[in-house]
Amino acid sequence: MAPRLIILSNRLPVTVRAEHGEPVVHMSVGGLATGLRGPHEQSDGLWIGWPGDLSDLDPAGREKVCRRLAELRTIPLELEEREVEIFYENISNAVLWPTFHDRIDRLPLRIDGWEVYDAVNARYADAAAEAYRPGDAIWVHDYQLMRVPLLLRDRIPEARIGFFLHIPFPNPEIYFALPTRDWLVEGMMGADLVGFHTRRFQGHFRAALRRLFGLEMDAAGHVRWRGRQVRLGVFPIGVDTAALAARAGSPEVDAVVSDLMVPGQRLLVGIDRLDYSKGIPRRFLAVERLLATHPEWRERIRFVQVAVPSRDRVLAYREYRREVEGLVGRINGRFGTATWTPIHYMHRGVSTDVVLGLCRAADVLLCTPLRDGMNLVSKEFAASRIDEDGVLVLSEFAGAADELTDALLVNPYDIDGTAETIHAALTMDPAERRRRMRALREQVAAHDVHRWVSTFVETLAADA
Ligand code: ADQ
Repeated sequence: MAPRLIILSNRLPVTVRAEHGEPVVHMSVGGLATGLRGPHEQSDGLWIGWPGDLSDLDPAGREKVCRRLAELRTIPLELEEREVEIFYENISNAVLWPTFHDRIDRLPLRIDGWEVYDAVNARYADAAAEAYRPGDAIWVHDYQLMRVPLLLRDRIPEARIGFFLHIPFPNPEIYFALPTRDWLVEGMMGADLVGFHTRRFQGHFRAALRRLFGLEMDAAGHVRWRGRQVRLGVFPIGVDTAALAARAGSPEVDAVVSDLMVPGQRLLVGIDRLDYSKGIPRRFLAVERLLATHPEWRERIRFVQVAVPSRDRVLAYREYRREVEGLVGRINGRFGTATWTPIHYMHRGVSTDVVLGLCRAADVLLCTPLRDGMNLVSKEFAASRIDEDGVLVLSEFAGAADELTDALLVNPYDIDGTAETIHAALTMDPAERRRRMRALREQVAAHDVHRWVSTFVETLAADA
């Protein structure tokens, strides 16, 4: 029998919502939650994480939620207000996130709170150690839990522990700005297997290991670390390609597509979390540039950008939101007419059907992050294009660019170049569009999220 899998992630893949005055627990869809659902269920596994703020629930509601979470075999780890503020907002989102996305200019002048980050990581490790049974495999996810592998190793020396970093690992020249640079690497090296999306991020981590500890990786991907072997691997995450393609052909998504079609107009689409790593302002400037240098597109294109609110308790995110909204207003003011608005901006999350409908209706999808671990939207786009049409414009700084080589790759800092690439996408010969889209679809079908999960879990087990 496959070993039982214990998953640790900052958030549980659930949302708790009030419906008719009663709290109801929903499993999240998409990304990690979907990919891990199979192994979670088949291995009789457990998932440990923060369920979000449950403090508003009365005792009966809380009991109902906890019962439901237990049925889903999730273990809620409740965080106090102060822990959320320091561990999640200050350290994870305001220090680690910008540094790992090359934005050390965004670091606060004083960085405080590592001891709270460590203490919260220790609580995750405690919860996993308590649930652990001999033979279990433990899979720790992402930058909020970088100390957990080491803390778990202290508690269960013989455990099989995997760690996967969903965001980039930066070049050491940038990473070394962190005062805790060796402490964080030590945390990750508590694992038996440390996974990255791309060879480049793995290479940055190897360079950090070399410079901090004088250690080299061997040809098989192993590093000798304090009496153990740690394997460094490359595991590019995928999407649930077959399920997305099936849903993309549903009548519900057909309805979204027909609502979006405007005769005589081509559709550009952007779908992101409202995060400064996603490059939304420069994307708007590229569209502005396109309208300035190719006036033939005025009144003939429409750019729909949906940006789901994200981390809006962090000041930098509120400022970023204002910048994005200011740009939309300025560009629409410059080019809009009484009957035409170039940029349609929605600051909200939309349903999977709408994401798929936008992807299917798009002539061109613009995925232009300044830095991204992978970028799932670009893969969802390819999965949704059952008509084998549509052009992907993709940043060369997204992890996905290593695999999706049939996209039109752009440097998102080069606004003129991006504008010209959008023009090329809009004027591309249909046969060429189809050739590229077919190649993209083959790639995302062959490397879907199920393959990502099984490859990681099998590698973790194989090295035992
Ligand atoms: P994210 O930074 O969240 O993920 P991404 O990989 O693009 O970025 O995933 C975003 C997900 O949210 C997609 O499934 C997308 O459809 C959905 N989404 C985005 N905007 C939305 C909106 N407005 N409404 C509804 N849904 C929306 C992190 C890393 C990435 C890495 C993933 C997985 O930053 O680099 O690819 O983890 O490892």
